[in-house]
Amino acid sequence: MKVTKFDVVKAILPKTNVLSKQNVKKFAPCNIALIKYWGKKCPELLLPVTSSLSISLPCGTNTEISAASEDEFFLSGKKLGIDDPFHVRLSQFLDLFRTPNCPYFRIDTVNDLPTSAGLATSASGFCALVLGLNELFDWNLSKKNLSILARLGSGSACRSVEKGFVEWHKGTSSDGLDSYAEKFPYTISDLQIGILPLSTEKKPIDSRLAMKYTQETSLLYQSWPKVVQDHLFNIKKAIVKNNFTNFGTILEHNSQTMHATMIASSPSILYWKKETVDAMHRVWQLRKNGCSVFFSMDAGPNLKLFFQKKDKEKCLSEFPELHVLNPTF
Ligand code: 2P0
Repeated sequence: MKVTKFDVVKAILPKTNVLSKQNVKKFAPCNIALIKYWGKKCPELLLPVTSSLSISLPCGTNTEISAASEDEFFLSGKKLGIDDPFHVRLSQFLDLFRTPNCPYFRIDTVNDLPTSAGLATSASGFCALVLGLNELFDWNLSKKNLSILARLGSGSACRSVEKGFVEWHKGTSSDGLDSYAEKFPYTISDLQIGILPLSTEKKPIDSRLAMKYTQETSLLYQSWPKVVQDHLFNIKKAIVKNNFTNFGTILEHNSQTMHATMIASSPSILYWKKETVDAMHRVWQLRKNGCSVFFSMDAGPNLKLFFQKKDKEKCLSEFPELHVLNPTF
């Protein structure tokens, strides 16, 4: 029989599940994938085809949760309508956790991201929600189990349970109880991340659908799992050796390969705008001029730049609009 999200939640939550507090507030960081998650082997449980590796940012989502007499969700103080797609998704996720003494929730979500950065907030949002529920009900779950529950909201949310580098192990079990993220406990010296906002136009397609179409229609997708396996192995080696150049080379190659794979879907999925392509050329030119900077890109038109402190001024003089963030390890 097919395992459902309810089965997974039942296996993880303590037998006695009662409300222990009236109100909690939790933070979870945004994370940027260095080795990307692109494709599911089980859409119901959000089990990925490959493992992935991310870095958490110093910014993210603050979520306040309380028991309520009806579901009420607020995003930056603004109440969401019940037809809002985010309301629907949140409500379905909360169905997994409702109890007789807490059938409804009030959720207040505030994202503390640099303005116009275009960073995805579903990962930090679902993770902060799970961290909050853990306290509201006093589940006292391990980080591993918190990561698994966050994954049921949005795959990449499982990587927001930790600071620094985080590896999501794809796992092999059909119930997904071994598909979770954990800290990869190494650092790259003086690492800086620059968020480069390039376009505020609406995305042509959301990432969940884009992933599905890539898997279904891109002939290049069959190469993707092997590419990820090699990139993951090699980037971890580069991180352990604190080798920034190898680190940057691999993350940029991984991002470009993911986009090449989705561009080869039918119809083609292209998140790049002309500003994106122009910025890629400018990064490559900076590199030619001796500035060690690399880029990565997700399901949107903006670039994330990776460089070290010594090159910060050069990057800022080429891209004055860059939001520079210091990852905390
Ligand atoms: C990642 N992305 O590894 C990749 C790279 C976007 C590009 O994970 O369907 O919101 O909820 O599991 O996690 C975005 O997809 O998708 C994503 P679901 P998710 O960060």
